[in-house]
Amino acid sequence: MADEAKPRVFVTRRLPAPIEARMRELFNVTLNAEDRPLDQGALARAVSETEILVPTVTDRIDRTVLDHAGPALRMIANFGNGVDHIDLEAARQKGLVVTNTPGVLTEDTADMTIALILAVTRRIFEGARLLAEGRWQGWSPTGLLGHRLAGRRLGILGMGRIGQAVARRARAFGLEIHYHSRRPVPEPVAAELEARFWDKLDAMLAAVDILSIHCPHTSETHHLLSAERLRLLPPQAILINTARGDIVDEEALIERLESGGLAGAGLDVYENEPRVDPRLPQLPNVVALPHMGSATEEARIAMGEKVLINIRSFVDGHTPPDRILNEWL
Ligand code: 8YV
Repeated sequence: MADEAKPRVFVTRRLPAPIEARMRELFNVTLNAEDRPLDQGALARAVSETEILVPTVTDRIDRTVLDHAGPALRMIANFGNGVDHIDLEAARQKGLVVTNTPGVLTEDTADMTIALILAVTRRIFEGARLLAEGRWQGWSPTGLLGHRLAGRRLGILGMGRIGQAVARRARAFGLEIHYHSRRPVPEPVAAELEARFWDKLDAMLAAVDILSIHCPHTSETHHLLSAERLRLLPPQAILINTARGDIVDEEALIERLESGGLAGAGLDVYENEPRVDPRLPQLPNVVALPHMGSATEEARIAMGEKVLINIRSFVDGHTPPDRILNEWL
């Protein structure tokens, strides 16, 4: 098929090579070989010209951008699970179909969550830095003491796919599983994980040693971990966030960490990405990573496959498998 006859697809960032190769075969595609993030003007131009936009978490698809949508724009096929960077209400009003890529980054994000729990609890980065900077004086009975994981209480906020994958791993480390979610998990899952459901988040916060966030960022979860709620966590507790930075009041978190109100944090996401408050990575009790929870070749290829499948089923006249449901709105 001649390129002009194929659906026009605009991809905002560089994707894994096999995905881009397939995109070239299937679509009249515009790729971003330089992988430079697009500003609002460039995004507005993209939606004015294309039929299908493939954005990522680094693109802010707000109402102003969507107001530039040309008559051809029909679909936003997001490369990623979270869709809080897309104004879903504006997209719905314009009759756009929005899809995401759930399920294929679950295990990798759960692995990274456990890595952060271990890194903070056992002071792994502090130890590695000591050695790398040539400051290690040798073994000592009281040097770099962390804490044992077994027997500690893990509180999971959001017990969806990723929350459950974290719980499964955490059981192997002897952690007790507590969780708060919109609804309890089915009984066999709760039994397998020996997980205790808390219908009140505030009550759970006071009862855990580790809080790990796995809910989506929506208007309801924005700053769910407010200054008041962060104060409910006991001082020995650590906070792990591999979901979205906006769920936590970052300024209040920094205050808690600096004042000793919280023992530590393992963070992969931030409120104003890519800007990270410079105080965070400097704190000795913080392990701060650059949003890499799903950064495996396997996940990124599977995410790309999902984007391809969603677009293909849509252009063939079917409901794409990962269409964002109305319940998100
Ligand atoms: C993705 C993520 O890499 O899928 C998500 O929601 O946060 C990341 O793991 C990113 O969204 C890609 O757009």
